Amino acid sequence: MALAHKQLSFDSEPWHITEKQRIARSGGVMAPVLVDGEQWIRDSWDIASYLDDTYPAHPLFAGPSGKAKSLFVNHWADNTLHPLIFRTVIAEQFPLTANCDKDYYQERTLRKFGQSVEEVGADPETARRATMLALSPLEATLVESSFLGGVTPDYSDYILFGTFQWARVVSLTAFWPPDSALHRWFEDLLNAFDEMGRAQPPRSALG
Ligand SMILES: N[C@@H](CCC(=O)N[C@@H](CS)C(=O)NCC(=O)O)C(=O)O
Repeated sequence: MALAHKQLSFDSEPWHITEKQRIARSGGVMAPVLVDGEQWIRDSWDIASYLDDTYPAHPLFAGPSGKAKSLFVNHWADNTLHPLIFRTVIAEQFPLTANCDKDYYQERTLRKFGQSVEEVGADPETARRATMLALSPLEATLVESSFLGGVTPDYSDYILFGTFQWARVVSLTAFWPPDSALHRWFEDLLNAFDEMGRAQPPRSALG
């Protein structure tokens, strides 16, 4: 979404979480990684910062104050929303995980949560309610503002869009009602950039 916002053309490559060697030049072990000529940049936040520094047209951040607020959204997504959404969707997601990644995924979950995938995903409904509660300030904001960026989206919208796009692709869970501002906002972002976000189909009831 950040690359599309900046009107930069790109190819994206799917990656298995166990393919660490393939991204070794980034200096890290996680996706996403941006490869721009000779530069390898890892971590979404650093990628967004690199893009705005290197290609100033169509800014992702509205100046230093806008960037600081986006950083808050980034930490809120990573520290609050991701663990709640993980607990909500992991029971549906894990069976979709490639066989070559399954053991590693279990290990990683144990390292992160101190529990197995099955234990972390044992009470999705409680986790879903906790997620909805955590989302209440976002809903209240989107009632009054089209996007967190104001009348058009900025990087803070894309951080959260990515979070819910993950949930949309792996899970049937509804995190908001159809008449909510969150629903309107998410649909607007799915429609953005010639419906780029819809290229990934939602999880279907058939699996
Ligand atoms: N804060 C990082 C998080 C990156 C992250 O958690 N990536 C996951 C996939 S979404 C990953 O590569 N996991 C592999 C692993 O944990 O070994 C970012 O936004 O880039």
